[in-house]
Amino acid sequence: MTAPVPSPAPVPALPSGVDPAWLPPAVFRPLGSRRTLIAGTGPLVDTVHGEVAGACDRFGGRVVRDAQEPGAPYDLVLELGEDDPNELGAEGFAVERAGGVTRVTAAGQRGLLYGLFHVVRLGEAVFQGELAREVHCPALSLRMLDHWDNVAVHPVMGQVERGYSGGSLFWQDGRARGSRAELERVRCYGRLLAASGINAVAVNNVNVHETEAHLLTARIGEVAAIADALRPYGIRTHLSVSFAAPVVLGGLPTADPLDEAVRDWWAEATGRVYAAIPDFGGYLVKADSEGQPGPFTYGRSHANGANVLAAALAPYGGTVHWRAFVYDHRQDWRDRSTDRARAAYDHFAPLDGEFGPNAVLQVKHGPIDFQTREPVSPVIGAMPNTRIAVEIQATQEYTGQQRHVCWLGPMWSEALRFRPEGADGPSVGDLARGGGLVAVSNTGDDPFWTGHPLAQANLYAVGRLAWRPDADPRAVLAEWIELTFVPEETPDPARLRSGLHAVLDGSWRTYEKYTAPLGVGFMVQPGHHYGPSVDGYEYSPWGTYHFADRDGIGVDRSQATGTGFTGQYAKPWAEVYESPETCPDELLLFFHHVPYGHVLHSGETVIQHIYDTHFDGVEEVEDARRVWAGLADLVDPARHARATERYEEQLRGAREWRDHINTYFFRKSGVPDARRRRIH
Ligand code: GCV
Repeated sequence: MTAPVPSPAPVPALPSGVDPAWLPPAVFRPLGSRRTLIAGTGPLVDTVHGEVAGACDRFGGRVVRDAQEPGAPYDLVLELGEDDPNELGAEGFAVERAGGVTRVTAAGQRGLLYGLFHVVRLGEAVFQGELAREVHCPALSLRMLDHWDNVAVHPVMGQVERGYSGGSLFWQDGRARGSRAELERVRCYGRLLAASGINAVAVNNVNVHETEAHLLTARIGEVAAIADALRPYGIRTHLSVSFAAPVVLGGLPTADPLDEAVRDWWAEATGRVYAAIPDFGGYLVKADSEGQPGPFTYGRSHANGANVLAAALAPYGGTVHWRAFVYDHRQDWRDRSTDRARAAYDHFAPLDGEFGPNAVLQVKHGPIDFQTREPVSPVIGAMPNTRIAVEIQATQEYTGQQRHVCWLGPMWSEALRFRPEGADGPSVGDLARGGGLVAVSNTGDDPFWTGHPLAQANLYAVGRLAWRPDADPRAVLAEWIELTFVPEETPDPARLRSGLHAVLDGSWRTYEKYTAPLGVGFMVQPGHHYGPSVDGYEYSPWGTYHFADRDGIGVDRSQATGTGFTGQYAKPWAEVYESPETCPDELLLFFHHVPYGHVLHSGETVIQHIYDTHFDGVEEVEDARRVWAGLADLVDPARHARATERYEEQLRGAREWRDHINTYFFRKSGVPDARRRRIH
């Protein structure tokens, strides 16, 4: 008897009015108009089958599963079962083309899925000429999005903490979204993420409030429903949990990680999680950070804390992601010796080698908090015996909140290519191999997914840079443009491409120009962090100061005269950052307090640089707005209208930033603008 031929898993239907992002139907035309053979079994092979079948229905091609018609001619073969599984691993694939047949082979089902999306990305090109065998494997095995989504609407932070894309895709008003349409949207989300290379999602906020805490136990079924929706696209579900769960949920008198009852509680609770979600990814923990409970309460280290959860997850292959974002958020602003930038290294570097094998230390890419410009966190290079995940922020908390265009690929790429031990040492991307790349998600239930349609590029880049941290961000952007805007379907593809590059390529630097100068950071409105307030955090307990006075500005973090933070770096960076003479201009005020007349490497004084960049930044936004307006005939009208509206706000905001910053520093320094422009 022959085994029944497996059926394709249907492609989730995009709800009406929701933007297809980088998977518009047209990108499936080359695939969908050909003959494809799919070989292999398993649920993700069914997903691949469904994708090809859906494309063929639309574009007239044919798909056959497991050679029902031996000898039939195929243009594309997608097959599971590579001879050498070690070469490709669970997620890699090989692609080649000979004799008119393109062949994608994979050893694991996820590999086949990624191979399929590779074919989609390449379009016609993958069906032309000959192609010698190429192997594609992800550099990082964990490519993750963290959702800071609350289950219940938080009185201050709302449904999504630092969310600028509407409500949560997973939760609404205290419950999991569970209608057919809502879960279909989650499936569509998983599909988009898989097509960019993401393979893990944490579904709730790292600030675990009371309602959210129960997801771990009584409400695990709600998490399981989300996991079911994401699984067909190879995405594992992770959960943020409270370190105090044994007390809050288990009724124990303590959450001390060395207490046996606490260990047992975590082991039991975790067993129940895996009973509900057999492929559960693991826990994400923010401990002893901004008011969240943690091991310090019991005089224990963060390694003690992480290891108790790691031990509970180990039998099931799960991982604990333990965040290194630990600092004193109640510091005295009068005390200039306390330096928030130092905190993560001071707490964690001494613990190197003490974390369990399935514990990952998740480190923000900069030492403070996702500012527009920060150096790379010294923790990343200082813990060779610890699995490190690098955390970036796609949600634009400090970079314009998805009202301003700010393409972050170049910023992330700079961080990932940075070499903490200098040119001969490993890059940050290399160091993240043990733990992965994790981005705070910028998505929500907004019809464009990301509020600003152009912010989709950031979401796309997370997956692509996690797959290849050394990828050229401009190439990633070009890829996103080709998929999302399908230029060959427009009357003027060259104008469309160059216009999109013009508004996006330099947008991070433009944003940097009109906001806080030279790496000093913050200067934002307290609380919501949108718009300028130069002294907004200056006399607060948050450790984010600029120390501007009539003579100068910046934070002295040198070893010679400052907080000693530069000493947390290895050479050459410890020396490069130590002196204003060698410190890169863009980080000068992060590392040094200098007079306004200090001359930068650019040849400009600090004060004149502030004036110039703020005027230039606004002009660049005016130019970008003009270029975008000129693309109206080439871009989908709804997308164009949404971004047009946001450009108005960006320009208003950029002018406001310019005038606040320039006026503030003119009044402080008394130095007039050398170019005699109007400063208020
Ligand atoms: C989820 C910053 C943000 C907080 C966020 C925190 C974190 O402080 O403003 O909203 O909390 O980072 O990364 O934990």
